[in-house]
Amino acid sequence: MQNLPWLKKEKTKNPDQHLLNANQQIQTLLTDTSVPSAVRQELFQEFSEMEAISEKLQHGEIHIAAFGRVGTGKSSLLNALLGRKAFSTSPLHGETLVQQRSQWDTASSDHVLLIDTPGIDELEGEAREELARSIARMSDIVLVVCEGDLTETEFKAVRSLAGRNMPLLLVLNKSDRYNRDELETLLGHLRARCAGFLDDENILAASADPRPEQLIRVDATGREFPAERPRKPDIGRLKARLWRILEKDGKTLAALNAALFTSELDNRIATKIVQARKTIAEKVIGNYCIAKGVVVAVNPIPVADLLAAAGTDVAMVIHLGNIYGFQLSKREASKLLLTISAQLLLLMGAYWGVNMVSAAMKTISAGMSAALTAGAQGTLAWYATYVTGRAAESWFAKGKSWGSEGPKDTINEILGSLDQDSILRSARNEIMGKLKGAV
Ligand SMILES: Nc1nc2c(ncn2[C@@H]2O[C@H](COP(=O)(O)OP(=O)(O)OP(=O)(O)O)[C@@H](O)[C@H]2O)c(=O)[nH]1
Ligand SMILES: [Mg+2]
Repeated sequence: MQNLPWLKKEKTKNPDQHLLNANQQIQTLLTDTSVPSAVRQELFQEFSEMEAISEKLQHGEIHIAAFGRVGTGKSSLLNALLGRKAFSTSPLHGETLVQQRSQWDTASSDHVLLIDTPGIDELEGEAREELARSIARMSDIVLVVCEGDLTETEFKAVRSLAGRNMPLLLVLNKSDRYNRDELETLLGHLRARCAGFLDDENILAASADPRPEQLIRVDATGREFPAERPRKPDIGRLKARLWRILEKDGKTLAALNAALFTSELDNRIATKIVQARKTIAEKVIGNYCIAKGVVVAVNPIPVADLLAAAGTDVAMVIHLGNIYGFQLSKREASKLLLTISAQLLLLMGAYWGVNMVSAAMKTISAGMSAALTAGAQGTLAWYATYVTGRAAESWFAKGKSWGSEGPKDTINEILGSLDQDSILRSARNEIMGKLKGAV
């Protein structure tokens, strides 16, 4: 199978072991208590899918999904495989509107479920991709059903599904509409278009619900009249191919697909956790900034002491540590703050007095009142706390380390990334707002 070049090696192992491993992996992720509830909520759909996959693995189920444009005969094809009309079909487009499933009693002892899906035509770009992704996640084998040459939409869907590590069969249905030569030409054309991502043996013709054969009958008097002879579905090649895949790879495929999905989800969860931590940390830093700014505004201290006062931001550092999953002692927090404030002093010493104070006081005109001076002081305290918080956050994000950059470059980078003017302005407004509110 061209999609799984390394599967041969794996197959020699016990397939049940694969299932067990995949299921354990899923259970670990489902019960991982370090995943914040906000992240769980955001990934609700994925977690539900994962529970469904876990159930599926426990019951040893294999899922085969039909996928394709509306009216290509997806439901008819699954009915033909089942040998009964489990799914409703219609010449009108858009008959199947929701996913449906039915058990296929095959010779194999596995529980094979056939999944019918709505046509992809109605969906645009990202929605179609999402349906394809979700079907790929939940299915072990995909049948893309077409009825002629592939449209651009179909071609893209086939290519993207073939990129996933599961068997994919492209089924040219309604083959009764073509004569032998036409059919061979069409199959050759499809194979040429899909060369590179689909093996020839996985592109095959079928006829799920062939139209009756049109005949001319001649009666006893020699009179000719038109007649019809019903035709049986022609799905022999498809069935044979499916059975071969199921026999050889059935259980391994289910486990493999589950394992792939789990690791993909694992990555997505990790990204979400990083995002969630950043958002929460930003809020926490903001809260400490305003608290500190107000305190300093109420009790003005010399500018030079503002940085030293950062050494009291122990609570903020411990709080940030918690967000990143670290329990910090007061001692550790103070040590970190000492490193940060020393760097801040060095880095900002040069332009702290000149740029910052003038920027903070820019709006303060003649007749400077005590309240305004206090506001400027508070604003600077706010700014120092903000930079300190961001620096500490960066240290936690790198697993309690400054990484290769070291503290100086890290803090320098933070300072460089900030729009100083707008931060000072909003800090000042917030502090003055609070002060006014308190009066
Ligand atoms: N000639 C011919 N017609 C077929 C064949 N298979 C299905 N059809 C017809 O194609 C029409 C659509 O079939 P469905 O099975 O409902 O197609 P579908 O892809 O499930 O359609 P949606 O659910 O609407 O997306 C029906 O009228 C079927 O009888 C076939 O092999 N040959
Ligand atoms: Mg249908």
